Amino acid sequence: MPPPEKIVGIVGKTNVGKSTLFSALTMVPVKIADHPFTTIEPNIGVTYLRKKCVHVELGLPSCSPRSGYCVRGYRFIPVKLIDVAGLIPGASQGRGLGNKFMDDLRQADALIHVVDASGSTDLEGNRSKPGTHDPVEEAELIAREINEWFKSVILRIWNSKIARIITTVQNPVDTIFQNLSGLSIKRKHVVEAINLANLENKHPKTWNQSDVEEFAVKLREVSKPIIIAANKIDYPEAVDNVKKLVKTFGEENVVPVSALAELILRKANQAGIIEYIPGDGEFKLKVPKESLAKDQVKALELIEKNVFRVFKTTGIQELLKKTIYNKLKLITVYPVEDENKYTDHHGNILPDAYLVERGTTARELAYMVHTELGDSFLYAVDAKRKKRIGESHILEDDDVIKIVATKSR
Ligand SMILES: Nc1nc2c(ncn2[C@@H]2O[C@H](COP(=O)(O)OP(=O)(O)OP(=O)(O)O)[C@@H](O)[C@H]2O)c(=O)[nH]1
Ligand SMILES: [Mg+2]
Repeated sequence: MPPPEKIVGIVGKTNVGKSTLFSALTMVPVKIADHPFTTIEPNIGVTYLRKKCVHVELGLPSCSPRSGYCVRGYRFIPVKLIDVAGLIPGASQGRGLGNKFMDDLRQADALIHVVDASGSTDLEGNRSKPGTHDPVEEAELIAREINEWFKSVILRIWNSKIARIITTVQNPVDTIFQNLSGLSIKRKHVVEAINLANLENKHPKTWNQSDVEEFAVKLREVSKPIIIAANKIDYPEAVDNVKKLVKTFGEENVVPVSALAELILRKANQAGIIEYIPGDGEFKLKVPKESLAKDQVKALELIEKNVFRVFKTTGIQELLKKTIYNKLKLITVYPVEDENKYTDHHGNILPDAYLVERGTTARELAYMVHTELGDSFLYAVDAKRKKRIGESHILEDDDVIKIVATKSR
């Protein structure tokens, strides 16, 4: 039983390339069009985080993933993605499609906020010339709408449930946490949000509306961190805008991307026209150039010139990596049953790559593999170092771990 999958939501202004990004990441064909509000119902799919596979470090020729896949020493680990309808400023007051559809993102662990870095769409998502709109303004206005949505979700639950019971309970943090189930919120998020909102000395039963709102905003920050995907970097106008976005929001919060370039490359790879592994900064033509249509050649040349030469890659894997490693602070661990062969009992080599939180202990990992393994945990073996480790040993990235328990699976 692998750990609960990580869910990443894709949000942003309408017509900025959310569905293009989703499709590029999942290869699920979805509606993409150059006008506002193309997406209405959410698109759900699986993408893969690229990472050097530990089989390489262990000197093994290959591995046999149960989920995801491994190519040329790179392991691709599954992450769930949800693409929703677009926002416009004022959505929280019902403008555009409103913001109720965002409730589809309640379970998200992180949000990718797609911004049109080329400045080629106005605040309502209508097309204009690149460089005519300010992506910083867009990012700020839409971020406000995202916070308004989360505030309304928390207020709804607070007023309908929490406010009534909080007056009598022993431990208010537990009550708040339990009543926010389904929002992918951990108990520690509740504690952190209370501290960040400076409410640690004020009993929740005395919180007024603005206290609850402040708590909600901080809770969003800690439980659903946002990363900005500065999209459409294939337009030269995006170069300066990316710098402005980085200056305003910080390098750790902005990743320049071209969703369209990634989609074109992946499709061309699938069609056998080029060889391209997601995350590469180049592609190899597999057919004679003369056999391609003019448009295809032009598109590939543009990607080479405006994306690879200026930004090195399409940015899509960096976006995923920053979301998983920097925002969610996850590491990869490989549970195995045979610490010498690195296999499960069927002989599959490194069958699982779990994305777990930094700070996860050996025993916590045992619980993720199987409740019984956690309950009857004896010790674990660090298979790489051939070392016995105890239950509270904190795991490191790329650890290969065998759990020893009285009750095996
Ligand atoms: N040049 C360029 N165009 C892009 C890029 N990403 C998306 N587009 C174009 O932007 C338009 C809108 O793309 P969608 O993916 O439908 O945008 P969306 O944000 O999902 O839009 P809604 O669902 O309507 O809110 C399409 O014409 C895409 O081809 C990109 O990286 N570069
Ligand atoms: Mg869409």
